[in-house]
Amino acid sequence: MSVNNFSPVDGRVYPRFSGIKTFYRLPFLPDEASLQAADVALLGAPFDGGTSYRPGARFGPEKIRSMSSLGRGHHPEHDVNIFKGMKVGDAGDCPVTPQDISKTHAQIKERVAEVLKAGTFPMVVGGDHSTTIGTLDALVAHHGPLGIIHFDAHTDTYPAAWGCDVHHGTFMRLGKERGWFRENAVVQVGIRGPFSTEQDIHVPTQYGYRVFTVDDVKQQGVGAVVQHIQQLDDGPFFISFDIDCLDPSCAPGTGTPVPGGLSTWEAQQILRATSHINVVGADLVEVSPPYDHHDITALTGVTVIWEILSAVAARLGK
Ligand SMILES: [Mn+2]
Repeated sequence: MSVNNFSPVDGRVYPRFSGIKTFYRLPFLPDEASLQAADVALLGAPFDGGTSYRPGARFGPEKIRSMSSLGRGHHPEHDVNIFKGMKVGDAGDCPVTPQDISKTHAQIKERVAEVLKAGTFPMVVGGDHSTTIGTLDALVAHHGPLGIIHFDAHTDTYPAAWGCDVHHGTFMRLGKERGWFRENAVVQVGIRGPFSTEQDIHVPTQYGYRVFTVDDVKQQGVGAVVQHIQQLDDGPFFISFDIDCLDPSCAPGTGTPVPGGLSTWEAQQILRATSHINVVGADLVEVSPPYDHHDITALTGVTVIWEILSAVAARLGK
């Protein structure tokens, strides 16, 4: 089957509370031919076996699909419409194994690799932040070492926990150990305390990562981060957006909330700067609907995805 019409279902014909829930009411991409026809594939990674505190991110893709009924395409600042300039579809969920983290990462890697092989941009919706390991593994195999813009309250450079080397706070350490990132092309935004040890805040800097703490953003303004992103190199970049970079007042439904975070607006301003870099894939993780209030976190996730894809469209002149 090939999909010819990549438009969302028309909300003025079928009201937004009606219909089958795909991301942004877009067509489902059921096979390789439809993946090849698309420019962007949204796909879920419904796994939370890497969480250390609150579970529930396995329900992220399902709830974000539901809330994305409210999503619309036009971005007034970039002056693009992601659903008109690009062919975007819903490729369904990656297969996952609830009891097996490494098997799940291999499954996510395989599915993302299929999207990349089709020449399509993967936008993965988690899931906890360990799912990024599978996604990045596929992207690095395809593109070589990546730059990364990593939004998070946490550095995710943490050591093993309970004897497990891999959990949802480790992908930025594993990426360093595995040579996944380009020098001078790693940016972390939204980092803040409290930390378990005095060393935690220093690890990313020792790795060569550029860290913008929440204090940096609030005191220097979003412009400092925007300017830094605009001056990054021309190589391929990944965006990993952990919703807990935001203050819990903006995103309460997440695995490990940390008060004192970015506002949604600040994150949006910074995301807009990514239209200046060559983003080849992205994910949004750690939305945990069971801990959400009135779906505010899921709706914020819908907005974050739209910002990321709008910046991609703006860069491509779509
Ligand atoms: Mn994280």
